[in-house]
Amino acid sequence: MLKPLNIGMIGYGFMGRAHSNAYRQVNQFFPLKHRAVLKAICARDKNKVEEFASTWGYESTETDWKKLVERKDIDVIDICTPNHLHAEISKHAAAFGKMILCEKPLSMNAEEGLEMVSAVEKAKVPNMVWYNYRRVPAITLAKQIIDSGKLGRIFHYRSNFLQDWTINPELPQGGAALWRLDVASAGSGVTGDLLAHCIDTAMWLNGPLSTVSALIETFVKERKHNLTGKVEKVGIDDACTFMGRFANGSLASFESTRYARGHKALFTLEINGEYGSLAWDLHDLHRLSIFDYKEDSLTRGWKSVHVTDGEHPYMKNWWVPGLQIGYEHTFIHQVADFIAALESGTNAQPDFRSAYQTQLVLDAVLKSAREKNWVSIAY
Ligand code: SOE
Repeated sequence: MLKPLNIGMIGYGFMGRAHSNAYRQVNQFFPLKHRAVLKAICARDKNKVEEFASTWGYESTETDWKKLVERKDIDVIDICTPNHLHAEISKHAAAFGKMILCEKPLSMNAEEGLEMVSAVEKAKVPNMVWYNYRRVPAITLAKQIIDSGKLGRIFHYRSNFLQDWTINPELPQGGAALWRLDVASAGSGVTGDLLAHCIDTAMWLNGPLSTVSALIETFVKERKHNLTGKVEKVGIDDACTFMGRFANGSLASFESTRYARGHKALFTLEINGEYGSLAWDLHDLHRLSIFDYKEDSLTRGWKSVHVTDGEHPYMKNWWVPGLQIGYEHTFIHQVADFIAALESGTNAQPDFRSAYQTQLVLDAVLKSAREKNWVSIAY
């Protein structure tokens, strides 16, 4: 008999759906001692939250997040709200001894992030941030290859996250669907929303970034605000490009934008080492491109590995070799790893402390762009 792990989720947008799906599927595919139970879903609109509960099979609903956090029958608080609520909810949940899973980015800024780290560490509650792309099997495989030393000394790491959904100047900012465009809810634009993923993955694969120099732009300066009905200044960055150095001496090159016409979610990364290179992109997420300089010089070249074999990370839990999985599975892997870590008495990564390091880089990137200077990062 599996022990119940009662989930109380706050927020039911895109991420609320992705996480709910993960909780529903994890025990079908991963052998664990705990069962994720959809105990309660919380959001302000009573009708909508009830509809969501019935679609996804939540046992109960709440419209006040504090009430949810304080309920005795909830083990895990899953925060799927806009970014400005992460800190307050996390600190309250930690005070009530709840485990906490928080959507990315951890916080609005590093200062707030540090308070969240202190709260969960003081309360000694398991905690994790949903940087889901670490759990794409091809990216986990890249981590294994890099850690084995096969690439030798690393020279370059480059990563992009390109979208095009905010080019229309008539698109408003703020409110349930468009809070990512409102600086008061999001904290920043593409830097916190998209580069956060690139940076989390980069530092997991290639170690800490030590210094950055950035450029940001807001192409559309004013948009109607959905909450006030007025045309207001846009406070987020629409695009951000930065270069930098990693602590291991390699050079960093990153770009993200919501103005790359034709690109919907083109997250790419490439790492170049002395003996080889690896490349990956989200539109072909089950493939890892590998170049191995040590292969026979007559036949060596880039190869594309279809990361679907039983030996590949996570894949033995899915279908038969050759059949691929997708985006939603990264969240299932993350829940599986969280529960497995709980059962072995460790914290699944990235925990709040690790996500705080990404927050430090995000702050440094924005500071550098504002001050037109190089900024060093002290962890
Ligand atoms: C933005 O469009 C977004 O949904 C991000 O918020 C997610 O974190 C990213 O994975 C996909 O794009």
